[in-house]
Amino acid sequence: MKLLGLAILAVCLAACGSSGGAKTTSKTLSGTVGPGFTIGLTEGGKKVTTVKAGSYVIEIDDKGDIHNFHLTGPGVDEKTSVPAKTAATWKVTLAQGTYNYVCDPHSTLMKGTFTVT
Ligand SMILES: [Cu+2]
Repeated sequence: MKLLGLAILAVCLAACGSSGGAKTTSKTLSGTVGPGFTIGLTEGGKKVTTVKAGSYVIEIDDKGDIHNFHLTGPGVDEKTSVPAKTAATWKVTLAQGTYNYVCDPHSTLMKGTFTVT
């Protein structure tokens, strides 16, 4: 009985550990837009150009009331609202391919792209 109890405990710990682990292994990308005509996506302060496929938390700081942050790519289509200055957190799964982010009202000059490998 004691052994069974330990086995159950071990399973529970493994399950709890994996969900907690998923949280800590999700990488965080930071997207900012505005208040000027700038848009960017960084990881640890560096501009994102290439990332590995996987789950990510994307924190958006939309500092413009005439701008938004719109991310599109395989399986992802997320955006903030144009008139609102908002913060958003998106949990996304990035797959191999090319992702683009733009400010919709100014998509010709406020845009960026990165590759997922
Ligand atoms: Cu804009």
